[in-house]
Amino acid sequence: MFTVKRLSSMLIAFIIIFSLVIGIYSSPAYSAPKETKIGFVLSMTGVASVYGETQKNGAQMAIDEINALAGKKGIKIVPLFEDDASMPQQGVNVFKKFIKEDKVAMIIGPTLSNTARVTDIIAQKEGVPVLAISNTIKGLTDIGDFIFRNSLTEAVVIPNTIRIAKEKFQIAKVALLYGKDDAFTKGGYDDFKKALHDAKIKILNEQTFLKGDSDFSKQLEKIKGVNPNAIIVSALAEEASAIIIQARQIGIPATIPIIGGNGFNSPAMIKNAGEAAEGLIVGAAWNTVSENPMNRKFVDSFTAKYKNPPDQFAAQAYAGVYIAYEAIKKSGTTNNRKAIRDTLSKIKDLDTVLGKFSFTKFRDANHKPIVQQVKGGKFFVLGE
Ligand code: 1QQ
Repeated sequence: MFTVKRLSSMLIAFIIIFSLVIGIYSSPAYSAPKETKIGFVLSMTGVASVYGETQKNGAQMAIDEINALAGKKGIKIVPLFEDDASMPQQGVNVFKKFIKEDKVAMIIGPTLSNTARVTDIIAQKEGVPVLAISNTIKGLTDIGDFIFRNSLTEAVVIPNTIRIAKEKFQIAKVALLYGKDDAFTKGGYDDFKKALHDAKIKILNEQTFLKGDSDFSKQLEKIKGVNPNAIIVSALAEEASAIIIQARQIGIPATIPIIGGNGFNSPAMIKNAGEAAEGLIVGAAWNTVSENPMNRKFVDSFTAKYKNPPDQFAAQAYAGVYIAYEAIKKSGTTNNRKAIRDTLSKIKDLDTVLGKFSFTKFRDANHKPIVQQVKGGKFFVLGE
């Protein structure tokens, strides 16, 4: 009798202690933070590496800030970074790996529209949310309801650029030069053409080039011959800097401004073009001098961390991570892709370095573009 009694009280004591221990360790104060995997597909090599590098820095900074504040109750981001080499096929390989093997909650990227228009079809089919941070071609989000972007489209930015350039420089007739074998450079050309038509600006001449070209003198001589008020260029950074250098070299004077699209939004491009970049006009989605306090803090911390100020691509990557994190937090899960898609679609007026951020009902970025001009080797706001 005595032993049975003793045994049962020992058992009760054991149960009490056991449940206390379990209770303590499963209470929020003692639990480890949850983790969520995000796959980043960025162009670290190839023609778009000038953008990929700064995107990675912007994203990493946001991840470090979020993870430092996650504490024990929060959600930590586990980032997986892969290089798509600026090539659609490599983008496809990385998307498949992220979706099937790594089982990421969502994907941020890829850098180029030329890659995104192929990769995003895969993500849509597999039901994996994608947040584009630098794709600007028209219609990308038409691929489906899992495709989002925080990068303003060229169709929104370019008409504003043309309107302001026309006002400030009395532009009535232009010549166009664009890359015809890249989805972004060709798409930008289409958007410029439409905006010029709508603004009643005459197109005197159109010239093209191919990826990897380095001599643009033939096309530029033809453009010089028709005597335009401005030259419109749709190109990625590497070709962009060569084009503006060669335009001035063959004697197109600095009084004839060059107007570029999103590919020109890179301080690396300005640096490579040197003196020839002076006066360049570029439409953008973000500017470094914005007084938004979140933006001031971002510019200061980024500059301190990477010894170089951020550009638009870093800002969009940084904002992209915060937008993704907000959606994951609100979804109540760390890996339910459908739930994350649903909360992503509901993001409204989120404070970001791009300003208060919301998506349009077509999942595109919904904010105002600006127009910049290069003076003394730096971008300044020309108009809004
Ligand atoms: C696109 C772009 C490029 C300039 C991104 C780096 O806007 O490919 O859509």
